[in-house]
Amino acid sequence: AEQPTRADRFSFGLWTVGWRAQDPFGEATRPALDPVHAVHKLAELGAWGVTFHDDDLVPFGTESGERDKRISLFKDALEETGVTVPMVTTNLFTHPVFKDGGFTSNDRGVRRYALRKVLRNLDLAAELGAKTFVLWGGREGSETDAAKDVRFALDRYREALDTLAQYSIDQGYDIRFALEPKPNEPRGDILLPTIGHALAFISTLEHHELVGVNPEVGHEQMAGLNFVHGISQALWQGKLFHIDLNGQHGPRFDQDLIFGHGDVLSAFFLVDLLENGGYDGPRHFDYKPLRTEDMDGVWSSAAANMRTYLLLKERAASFRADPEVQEALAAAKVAELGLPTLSRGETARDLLADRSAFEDFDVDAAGAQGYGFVHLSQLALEHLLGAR
Ligand code: 3MF
Ligand code: MG
Ligand code: MG
Ligand code: MG
Repeated sequence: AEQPTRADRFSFGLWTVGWRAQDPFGEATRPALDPVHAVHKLAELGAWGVTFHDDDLVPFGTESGERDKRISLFKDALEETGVTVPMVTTNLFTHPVFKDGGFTSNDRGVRRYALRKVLRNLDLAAELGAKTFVLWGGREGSETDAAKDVRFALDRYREALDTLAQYSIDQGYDIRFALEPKPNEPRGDILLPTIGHALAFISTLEHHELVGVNPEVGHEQMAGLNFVHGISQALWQGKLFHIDLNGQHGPRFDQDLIFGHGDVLSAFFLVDLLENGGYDGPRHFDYKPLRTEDMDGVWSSAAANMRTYLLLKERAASFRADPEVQEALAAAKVAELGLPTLSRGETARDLLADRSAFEDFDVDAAGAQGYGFVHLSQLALEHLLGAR
């Protein structure tokens, strides 16, 4: 059961296994990875999909003949292995031209260039059959509030999204867009820093139905937020188009650890939610193999992501199947929250007339009851630890 298959829909970014481990204080510790080799290795390990930023597949500035060649070699690898491209994303953060952002740079010429770059990449995404186009605005932000008019920036962000969505519709593409929130890094403050900010922004878009979110575990945890709650709300609003799974130890730099190697209890509840909450998209890993690892370590870390997910899935199923858990869930009234507070057709006036709801309601008894949440939580932990 811990052996991944295509049916598990695990996918990896080329930039994950391909990360050469350069950081602000140190040089790369690993050689460059050929995308074609990456596709073959991922297929061998049981992955179903591969994703990439435009510049992961074809380095920035490559002339178009060479670009075509690289894309065609990549397509051959996909065909040979049966690996799919469920998602494509864009790099509007590495080149110095984007140092003040892409869609929201103060410089209008940079904004027009950014849009052109993304439109070209969107054509490639459609050509490869991708269903989701992710936008992570790592440079859309600022370090000083003197330098960025955030209201103008949001106007320009919306203009970019409206333009991309309209183009996609006009071209007849079957693609949806997913915004990836992150609170900071590399900018001091990034626009649309959390799932909640992104959802609120999306509701203002012209083609809001085509735009959802691609939340990343570590990004919400960097903001000190509960990822499971964020994912729950995204699902509830029908906006969980894609997900970046990884691990993080609370608010600090973006660690991109292997899934489960950060807050494992949260990972357990996340898998339980994804498996039972109506999400049928890719299980996409956006992690970085530790800088200490050689290429063997890279591939074993890729396998570790999938194995951890499957182990957590198995643990979540055993939690759900345990009669004692069922009893504890009932005692905790977890399902009772699904009952509407008012009866069918009941109005506020009817409620006012219901003495049992207020005048005769025993607030002391209700206040004295125990919910048994600790017992339930301990049962979850014991299933996670394999003690039950
Ligand atoms: C940065 C990220 C990005 C995005 C990617 C789309 C470099 O913290 O998470 O990866 O995930 O642009 O998935
Ligand atoms: Mg991250
Ligand atoms: Mg990510
Ligand atoms: Mg990331």
